[in-house]
Amino acid sequence: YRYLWSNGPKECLEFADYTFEEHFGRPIGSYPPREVLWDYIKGRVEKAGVRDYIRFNNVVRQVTFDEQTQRFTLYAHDSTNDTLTCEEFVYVVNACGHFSTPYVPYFYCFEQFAGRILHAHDFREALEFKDKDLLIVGSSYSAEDIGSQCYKYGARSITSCYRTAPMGYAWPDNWEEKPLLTRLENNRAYFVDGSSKHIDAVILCTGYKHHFPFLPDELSLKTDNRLWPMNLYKGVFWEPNPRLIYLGMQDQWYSFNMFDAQAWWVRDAIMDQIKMPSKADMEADVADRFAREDAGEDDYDAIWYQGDYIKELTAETDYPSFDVEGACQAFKAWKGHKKKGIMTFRDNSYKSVMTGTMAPVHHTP
Ligand code: NA7
Repeated sequence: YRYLWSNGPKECLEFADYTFEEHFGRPIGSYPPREVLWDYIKGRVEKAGVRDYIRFNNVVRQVTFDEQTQRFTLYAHDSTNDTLTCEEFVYVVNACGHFSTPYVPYFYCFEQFAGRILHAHDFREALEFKDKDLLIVGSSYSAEDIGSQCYKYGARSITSCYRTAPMGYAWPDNWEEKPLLTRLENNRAYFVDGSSKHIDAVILCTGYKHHFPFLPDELSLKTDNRLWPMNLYKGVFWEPNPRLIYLGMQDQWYSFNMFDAQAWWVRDAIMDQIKMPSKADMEADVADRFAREDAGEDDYDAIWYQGDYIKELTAETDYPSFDVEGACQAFKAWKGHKKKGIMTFRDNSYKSVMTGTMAPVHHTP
């Protein structure tokens, strides 16, 4: 959305082989706006010279696997030429992301609400909610960031409601956290504690679905948004058929550098540089990690759990090793800064674990 700034420090997602300093030629602040992050990713792609290998404007319609030939057939629609192509592949890597197809729960009497209801995915512009009483459903990153944007751009009041637990930050006076919504009626929202409030608009910050309409059931990952999805060996290989690979399907503390580490590992396994274990060993490994994630008690356990995963992937490949422990510490500091001031945490800066450079403080608080 417009005015979107990174909600985590860039030092936690920096590519190990292409630093922010290399791209911009100087140190930059820790929380870049979306255009700056986009420029950085684009620069990395250009440096690697891989753009020419990407076929843009092609929508994958279907992927099937033939047991006899052990090959995939991939059907894609070329939107530029309006043609359908059909090709065979030995491996397929699904790296299409999982924060794009909205999960939209229904609440009683939605259809009787007089105002606008939208999902976070369709949020574009905070000014639309200036002087409005806004209800946010959900208590995760989208709720936090979209609510904060609307507050900063002049919403009259923000009410956020949670299913499991409140966000618990020290919100401004015109922001109230409530337990879950039960129903809407005209312009009133009712909550499970029996209270109600006037509401002009509802934003459902209720997360996303892993959604792969181009895959048949037997190839389709079905999972909640979690750190260790079932059926993915090393977090990437589709156990029932390891020629299908999923990149970045985990819930994410780490992002760009984790995707990199996964890609390096997958490349080496495909090229037989890494030996894959038996099916039984893969299953046992996945089940063990799934249980270990569940045994974690808090966000700090989750940060180190994912950090350890990255350490493991980089140790087994030639992805440039980096100070993952330092990045975990930066996440911890970030959480502390958010607790201290949810509206001001972006005023902080962090040290790059790649270059050792401390980010400058942003010129405008
Ligand atoms: P997340 O992080 O998947 O969070 C979804 C939120 O929506 C979470 O608080 C859920 O509550 C809540 N939710 C889901 N279903 C419901 C229903 N039916 N009723 C009420 N609340 C519900 O999605 P985000 O968009 O915030 O963040 C996406 C990613 O962006 C995030 O993972 C980061 O990697 C960055 P719960 O706590 O599960 O009860």
